[in-house]
Amino acid sequence: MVQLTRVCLRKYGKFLDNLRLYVRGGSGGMGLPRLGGQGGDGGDVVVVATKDMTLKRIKDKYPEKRFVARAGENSSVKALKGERGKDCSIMAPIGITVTTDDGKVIGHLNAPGDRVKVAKGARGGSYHSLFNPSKAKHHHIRLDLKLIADMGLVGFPNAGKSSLLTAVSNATPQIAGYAFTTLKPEIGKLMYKDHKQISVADLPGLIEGAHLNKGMGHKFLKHVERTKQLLFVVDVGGFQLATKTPFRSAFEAVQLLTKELELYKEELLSKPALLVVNKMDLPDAEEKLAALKTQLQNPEEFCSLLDEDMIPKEYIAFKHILPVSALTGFGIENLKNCIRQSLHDEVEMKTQVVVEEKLQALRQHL
Ligand SMILES: Nc1nc2c(ncn2[C@@H]2O[C@H](COP(=O)(O)OP(=O)(O)O)[C@@H](O)[C@H]2O)c(=O)[nH]1
Ligand SMILES: [Mg+2]
Repeated sequence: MVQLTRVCLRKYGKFLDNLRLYVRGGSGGMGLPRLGGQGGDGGDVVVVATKDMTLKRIKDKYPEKRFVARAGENSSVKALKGERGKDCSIMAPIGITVTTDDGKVIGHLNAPGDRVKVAKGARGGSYHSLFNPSKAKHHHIRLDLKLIADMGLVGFPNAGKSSLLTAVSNATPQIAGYAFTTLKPEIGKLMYKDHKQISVADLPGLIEGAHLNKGMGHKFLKHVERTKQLLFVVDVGGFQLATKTPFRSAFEAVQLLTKELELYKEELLSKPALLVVNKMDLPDAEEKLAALKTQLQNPEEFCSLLDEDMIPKEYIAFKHILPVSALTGFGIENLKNCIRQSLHDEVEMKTQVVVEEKLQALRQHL
């Protein structure tokens, strides 16, 4: 039976690729003038690269986005040297650039366990400071996900991703009639008449079971994370990966791709997504496209043919469904325009969110 949750369409555009945080080092402890005692230093705030972390998880767990380290202990008769305050660790994803609010790079998180100190604890009071602790530093920092391209091509082998990249950009990827031709992300630049440039990444081939690390599995999915938006590519006629595997229609391909992304990291599906229906030069393409569109409007009905574990929890609401032929060039200009518009919309939306957040912060302080 199809569950209710499956019917709703995922709202796109909520994927977080940067996050602004307030950080403050711990205050210093008081010194003890009478006995020359020294207050403990405040703790530091550090960002630590952690596996399976996402910016969204930080935001969900700490909606206030405030990170303050603990204060150092005051000096006392029992403990003349006050204890140091505990550090505050922010668990962050791998592949992050940590910057100041105005974009100056503080450090990088490239591997699990990498640490970047973002706020230093204040010194405890001592003889030199007349036993008064110094003030803790506070500021805003940004965590920016390192991106490899604006758009990422998501599709099963032979859908025509490499051909499409050639058709829209200056890239010259390998094109062949067999699977796994793309082994590392190939980045193409889309050039527009007014010199605007947009980058598109053709990613290592995704196959069913990628979330289980089959084929290029996780490598592929990791790259998907590092693009702003997704460009799903399907062959209008469907596909068959090998003679032993079942034939899949274009509609099924869309759902399988969605499921693979969902099983790896559900948040990937909150990226804006466009659907490219390729090979429109083939016979019966128009009828098949019409069928695909109908199916995408009622996905729950048509998914009943798929195995239960291949049905995504939520269906993607594509911003555009774009019929093209990488071979003849049909629809390519329109595709380029839609890509540009979609990225532009996202910037607008994000600006709007920032403005609203700032307004909300102001209201709270009134
Ligand atoms: N008829 C037709 N064939 C295409 C089209 N785009 C790609 N192909 C063919 O499909 C096969 C796979 O293309 P490729 O770009 O390597 O797919 P990828 O595996 O997704 O990168 C190649 O034989 C291409 O020539 C198209 O628009 N129409
Ligand atoms: Mg390819």
